[in-house]
Amino acid sequence: EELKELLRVHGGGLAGAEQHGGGRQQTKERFLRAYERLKTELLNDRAFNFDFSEETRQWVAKMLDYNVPGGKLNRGLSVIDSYMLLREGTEVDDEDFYLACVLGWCVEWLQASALVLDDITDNAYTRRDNLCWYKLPTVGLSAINDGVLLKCHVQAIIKRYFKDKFYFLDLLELWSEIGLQTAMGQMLDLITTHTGAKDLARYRIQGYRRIVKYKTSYYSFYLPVACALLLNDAKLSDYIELKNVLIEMGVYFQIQDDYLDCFGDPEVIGKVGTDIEDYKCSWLIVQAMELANENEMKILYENYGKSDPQCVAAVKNVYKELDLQDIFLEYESRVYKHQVSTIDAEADRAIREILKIFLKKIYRRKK
Ligand code: DMA
Ligand code: MG
Ligand code: MG
Ligand code: MG
Repeated sequence: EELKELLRVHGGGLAGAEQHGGGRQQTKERFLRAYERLKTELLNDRAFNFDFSEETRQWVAKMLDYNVPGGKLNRGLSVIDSYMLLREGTEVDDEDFYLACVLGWCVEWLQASALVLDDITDNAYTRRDNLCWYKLPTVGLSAINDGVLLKCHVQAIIKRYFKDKFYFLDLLELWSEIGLQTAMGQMLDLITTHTGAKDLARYRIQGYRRIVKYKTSYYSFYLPVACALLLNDAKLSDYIELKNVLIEMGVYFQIQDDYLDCFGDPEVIGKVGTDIEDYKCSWLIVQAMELANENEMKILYENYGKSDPQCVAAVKNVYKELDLQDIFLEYESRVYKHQVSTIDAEADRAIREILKIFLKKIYRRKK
């Protein structure tokens, strides 16, 4: 109840962004129209300089439609929401709005690239209520190249739209830095899995935090806001504190992802979890390693990282015995309160609103 009240009081931020966009739904529709335009341009424009046959064009169109637009679009829309809040009080013309949409889609494109590849390395089966792209019989491991292609598209789109802006170099630097951090995060995630397979006790919270900061926080939370700041002519070096708050929120977001992997409803999250089977350094196993007694520890060692459904069930059973569901809820409340007070201490009103919208979108999310 207390938290509901907090949420009510601090949830007011969204209204501000909506006034400018003319309503949530309308913002989303405009954003989706921008996708169609970007796709058409990528496939047809001479500026992108590719000699397509009709057949290749259709293949790329299919690959894009399958992988780019079908998610929650939170990251992409965050660029627009953040930009609108930064511009509060000034008229945002169609051109400016469209440029925010373009960078929003670049974030979604990068996400698509990361997910296509992540599903291969994680041996996943479903994504966004569909089979993973690489699981389609006509795709298979050519999905690796599609993942690379999606990331190349980002560079091409940025060059096409921002080449003449004075912040072009900053934008390129931002995107290459975030690309590097995300790939390093994914690498840490993957090599950590090997060390865990040797000994689960090596899964500790410090290592966990490092992985998720790099693999998730930078591109999901910092990148959208940094894009909005650059669009608004800001200097990123003036916003280090903001960056830190967003990174923390990203860690919270990935902890939710780990929780939902095990305890979420696959119908709702649109994917079937694989963290236990994959030996992942998930937040849940890190907690379990701290709390388990000798017997539970033995069960974890014997069953974690195996694809046999009975082994998975045994691990989940230990998680339940350890009350990890309640521990997660407590963690969420704690982190929420902490974030709210950090946000309230922010001097800049627009920045406070941006952070509140983010927090509101993810707090107690079920998907
Ligand atoms: C996601 O980690 C990170 C990136 C960069 C895609 P994850 O494997 O837990 O994501 P998901 O649960 O969506 O497969
Ligand atoms: Mg992964
Ligand atoms: Mg994954
Ligand atoms: Mg996950």
